Amino acid sequence: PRVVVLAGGVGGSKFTLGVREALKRRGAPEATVVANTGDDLWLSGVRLQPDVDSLVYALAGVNDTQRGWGRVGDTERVNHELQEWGAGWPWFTLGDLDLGTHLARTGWLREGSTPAQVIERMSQRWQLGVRVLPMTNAEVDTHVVLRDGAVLHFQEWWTRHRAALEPAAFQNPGIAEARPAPGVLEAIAAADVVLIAPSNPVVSIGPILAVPGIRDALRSAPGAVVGVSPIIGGRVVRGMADVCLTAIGVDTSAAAVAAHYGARTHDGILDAWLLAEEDGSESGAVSECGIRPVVAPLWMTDAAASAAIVDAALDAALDGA
Ligand code: GDP
Ligand code: FO1
Ligand code: CA
Repeated sequence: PRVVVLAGGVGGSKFTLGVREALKRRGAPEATVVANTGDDLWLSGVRLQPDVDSLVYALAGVNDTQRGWGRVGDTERVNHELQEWGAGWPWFTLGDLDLGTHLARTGWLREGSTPAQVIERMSQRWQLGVRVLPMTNAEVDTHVVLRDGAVLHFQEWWTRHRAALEPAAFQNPGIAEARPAPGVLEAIAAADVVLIAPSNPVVSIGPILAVPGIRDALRSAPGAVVGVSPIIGGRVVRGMADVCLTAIGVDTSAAAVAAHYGARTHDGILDAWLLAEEDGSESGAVSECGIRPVVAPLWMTDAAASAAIVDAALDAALDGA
């Protein structure tokens, strides 16, 4: 099947490794991954694309799986020097190898390439086995609005304050004028299956769906749209999705996230939803939303486990509802 995946960083890349493996076994064409770019930022004169880099590094096998971001075995000589200058953010580490990526990207952007063209260029270095597209070429960095009205970049809210400041809202300034990157709408329209990775529904999948045209493309897609729950046993596996969900009035449960995405039959984007075995009792609530529940093991412990999740999602999509 032709597969499109909407994905964020860590959850998105663990899932995408499974997509690559499952499709390879089926002899299917390479998947297209639409990556969240809401996490992006300018820092010390370079452009960072954390979720894109998580995907590219993981697919290339050069990611730091322990830390969850950056390059395995990276060093911090340049970062130390930046700290001495008082440049950048003292709580934010730019690894030496990672900086090589940011310098290359920033140089190409300055020479006139779009972010999509930069990712294409970076994809030529490694055999990624999937096509990675940014959700948009526009800069639509996620901002967090606090209760007192203060506004922080998402990266400051997360890496400096560890999501401890209560958010009132998440915004992506400029997103109403953003266009999907070339190929995104076409890939969705040509897909047999669209998979929503078990990524953060608010700050990873949320910005992708907020790019004008993408939600409509999903709603009218000829293929099935199947989501995978990032919530297992009523908890986030890692990260701050619970804080984000609370801020937008959604419970941290698999059924509540499914209801938040909604059924395609009722103005939403999902045909089917994979819930963890731990959340099997929420199947009824998912059905009531008009979404087909599929209970499966959802722990992405390795690529084989992720591939099994992808197989369950593809079976749900291709067997028809
Ligand atoms: P980020 O951009 O690095 O925050 O990563 P994503 O947005 O792509 O994914 C974050 C989400 O992945 C979190 O909400 C986690 O709950 C979820 N997640 C991480 N590991 C697993 C797993 O093994 N299984 C499932 N179902 N979700 C996971
Ligand atoms: N996360 C941290 O918690 N601390 C860091 O110093 C940090 C640096 C960093 C550099 C490049 C990059 O691509 C990601 C980095 N991250 C860091 C991860 C990132 O802040 C977030 O976890 C993601 O954006 C959430 O998806
Ligand atoms: Ca992210």
